[in-house]
Amino acid sequence: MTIQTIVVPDLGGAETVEVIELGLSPGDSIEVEDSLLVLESDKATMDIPSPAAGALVKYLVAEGATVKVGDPIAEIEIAGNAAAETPEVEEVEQVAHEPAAKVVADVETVSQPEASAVAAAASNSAEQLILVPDIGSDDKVELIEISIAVGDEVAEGDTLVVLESDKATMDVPSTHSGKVLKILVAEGAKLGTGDAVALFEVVADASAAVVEEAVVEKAVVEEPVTEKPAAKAAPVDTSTDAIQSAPGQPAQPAPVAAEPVAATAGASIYAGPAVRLIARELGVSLSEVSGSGPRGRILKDDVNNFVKQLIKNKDAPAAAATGGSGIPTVPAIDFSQFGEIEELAMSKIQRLTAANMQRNWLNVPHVTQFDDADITELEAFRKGLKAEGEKRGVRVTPVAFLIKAIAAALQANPEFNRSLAADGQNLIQKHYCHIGMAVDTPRGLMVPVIRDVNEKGIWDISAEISLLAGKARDGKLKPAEMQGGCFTLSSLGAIGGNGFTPIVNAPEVGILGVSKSQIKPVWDGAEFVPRLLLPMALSYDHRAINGGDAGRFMTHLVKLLSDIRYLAL
Ligand code: CAO
Repeated sequence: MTIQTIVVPDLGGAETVEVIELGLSPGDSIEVEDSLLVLESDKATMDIPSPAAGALVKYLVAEGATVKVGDPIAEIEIAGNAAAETPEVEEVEQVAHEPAAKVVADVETVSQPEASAVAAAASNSAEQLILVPDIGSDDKVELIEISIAVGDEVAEGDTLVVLESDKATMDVPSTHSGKVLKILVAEGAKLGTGDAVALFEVVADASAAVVEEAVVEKAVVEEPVTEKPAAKAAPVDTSTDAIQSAPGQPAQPAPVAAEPVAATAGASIYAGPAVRLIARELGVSLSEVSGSGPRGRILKDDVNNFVKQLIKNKDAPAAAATGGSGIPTVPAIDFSQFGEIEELAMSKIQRLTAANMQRNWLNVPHVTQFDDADITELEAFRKGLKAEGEKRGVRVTPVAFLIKAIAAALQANPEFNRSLAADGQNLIQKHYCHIGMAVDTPRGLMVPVIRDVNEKGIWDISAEISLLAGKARDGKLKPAEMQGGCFTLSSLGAIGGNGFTPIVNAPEVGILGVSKSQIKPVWDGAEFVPRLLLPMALSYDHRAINGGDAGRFMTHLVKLLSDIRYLAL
């Protein structure tokens, strides 16, 4: 038996995180990848998986503790000699002893922690590896443009390369000033936080700059075109703000569209993810805040001072009443004057959910259309599948048919499979068909995405619903499993209710809210007959969808669900 100490792995740029959940007890057995504990940063909640099967010996931290990369957090006992992989921080130390020149030669194959260590090792020499700073996500994104050439003199903050995810185009700024000796990437490569971009001959002590202080700049945001300089655009928080959602507002974990602050802020705002988060939480538009940091960077203190100033000025009704954002604020009330109260801290998930809700509610002009689908035959057919489902180990619920029908309706009504382009002048037509499904979990709402639904049958879709809903509830969804949705289904059918108006999960343009089916009398031309009716509400973004499009989509969906033979056509 081997005892292994588990340390905080690379946090993708976050300096410290809070321990929010210790889910096991000493002696509990664990499998590889089982969650040992949960950490929470400014941007995301992270399960720390066990690197090996074994048993928990003890935790080395308490809930609420603040930890950083490399801190020991737990001890596990591993069967046999199969010691788990060396923790990332140890890899960092090993690589740091290697000569910079050798490491540069290997740069295209080094991992993120290795590359970080290389940067540290090189920082005292005249040569400096320039790394991708924190882009707020673990995902690799495509390099679409190299903005520097060998021999260029580059200033700190100048754009090095441009990355493009399916959500945004990001300018990656240089973390150092210096001369470009070598470019280590090619267009089309996939890059992530910490990957090496170039080798610089640095100017004076510029190599001491702290890499993680840098933020990613995003060239394509939702600002008016006039505010958008070609290269040096606003740094934007691409954090995984949308991991969770709220009732009526499922969201993806990816940095969907920019938050309201970014959307209205203009292209000259320079602030990091944590500052943007605080601004969002406080309802502060960063465009109104002056930055006191280097190169005008907005610091947390600047936001706090801005709010303090607003409070001081509360006698000036116009400013205070709008919270500086043009939206009237709800007055603060001391509820204790009415009776006993308790103040409960909102979790990160709840706060992010609230921010997403507000963002989409304020940005998207919503219309909701209602209809009932007669699912009498569908339900009879579905119940008839029960025995075969048991044999296959698959549980088929109405949700599988809904997802299949939505995919067919999207194909027949491609207006719903679009997003507004960031420039507000174009529409992006998607030729893939990935459907998001809101899942109610103890941590909040998650929206895993079932991919290529149009190519899958009911058995496969049902199996994926169970798999993804299970992963969501166990906190095991990977970011990629929550990205790329074209349309979202929010089913409260198993819970109840006659109807609700879901909020569009931007940048998607449509969401279907489904309530509990009920038997109701329906006139068939001669008499009332009992039919099973499924209440549905389709919310859509009226900028991208017209009422006529929505009417056709809904009518088509009702037809498909009322007679599922059409799904086979
Ligand atoms: N009307 C009546 N019964 C329904 C129904 C409906 N519209 N939809 C599902 N049911 C039934 C199912 O048939 C199942 O019963 P049987 O086992 O007897 O067939 C039962 O309700 C439970 O279903 P389920 O919830 O286990 O599974 P599901 O496939 O219906 O749903 C999922 C999966 C992930 C959508 C669901 O578990 C969930 O989390 N829903 C909540 C989503 C949410 O919170 N949305 C609102 C916020 S976001 O806008």
